[in-house]
Amino acid sequence: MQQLERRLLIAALSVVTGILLLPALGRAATTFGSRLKDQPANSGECQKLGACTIISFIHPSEPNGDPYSGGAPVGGVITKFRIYAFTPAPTLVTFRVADISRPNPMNQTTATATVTGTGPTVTINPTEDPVIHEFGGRLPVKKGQHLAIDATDVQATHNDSGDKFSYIFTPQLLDGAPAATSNEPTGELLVQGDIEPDADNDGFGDETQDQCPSQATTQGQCDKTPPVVKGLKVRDGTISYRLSEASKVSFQLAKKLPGRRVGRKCVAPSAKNKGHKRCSRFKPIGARFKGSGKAGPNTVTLPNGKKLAPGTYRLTMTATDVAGNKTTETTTFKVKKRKKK
Ligand SMILES: [Ca+2]
Ligand SMILES: [Ca+2]
Ligand SMILES: [Ca+2]
Repeated sequence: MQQLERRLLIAALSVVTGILLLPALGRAATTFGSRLKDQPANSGECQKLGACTIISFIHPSEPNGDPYSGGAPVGGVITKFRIYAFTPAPTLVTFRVADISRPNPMNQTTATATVTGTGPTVTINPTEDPVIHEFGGRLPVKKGQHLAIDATDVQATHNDSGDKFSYIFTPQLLDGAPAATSNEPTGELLVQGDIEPDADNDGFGDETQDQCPSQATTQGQCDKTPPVVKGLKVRDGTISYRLSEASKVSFQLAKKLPGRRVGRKCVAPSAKNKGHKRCSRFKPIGARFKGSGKAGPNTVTLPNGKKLAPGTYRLTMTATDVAGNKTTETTTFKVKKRKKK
């Protein structure tokens, strides 16, 4: 009995912990396209016409089934595709997105379209009755774009008293090809997609595909580590340094000059501040110069580095990794007077 009570307590605690650990999802995926409510009832238009592209333009929408032609309500990345389909034999279907419109809104028979992207190609296997198949994918979509498929003999449209909701393009359209015209309307294309936001525009959905939605350079953990610069030095007009990771680098040279302390600043000597305390200051010379550094050892020629007047110099280096993390490092070096020959 005691053991049972303990088990119950542990079970209760894990439920509570489970609730507490639920991630606070600010935004959820947006489902768009067909509601997948009506069964596929067309006998596979592409079968009659050969390989074709079917682009959805209108589908009934919630809650009353009103026709909707607005396409994707938001932009992002489609990470899941669903198709309500029937096929007598295994057949290939490719999910796509397209821009589509009716050049003459009064003429429902004609539409023009451009396919903008191609997602996964999947196999639809035969089933006794039509079923909803779900597939993962990764296809960027812009607000207002529509779902499409390439197919041959799949049944995935629903015709309700001659609806002109989708358009058949033969032959299949190529990504980005000039707008094509179709005079082959058909019923509702039974395809649906889930759009995840893509805040950093890296083409990976920010909820399930991208662990760092703030950095386009990674889909793994965010890079919060600044580059490490080691061994920065200048010798005979050449800068050398080691980098922990590839970075953009920039350099600024400055020369040590005598000055006079005025308040907190060390300024150029003048008649006015003659009596002030002596100090040293660094004055930038030459322009800041930029380049890129690879992980590991690097060398760069210091512009005019071999013609520097004798004195003490300071080189300031800034390294910025692809994620924008910055490190600043300085080195001081001396140029001796050249011996007269
Ligand atoms: Ca992303
Ligand atoms: Ca990312
Ligand atoms: Ca880094």
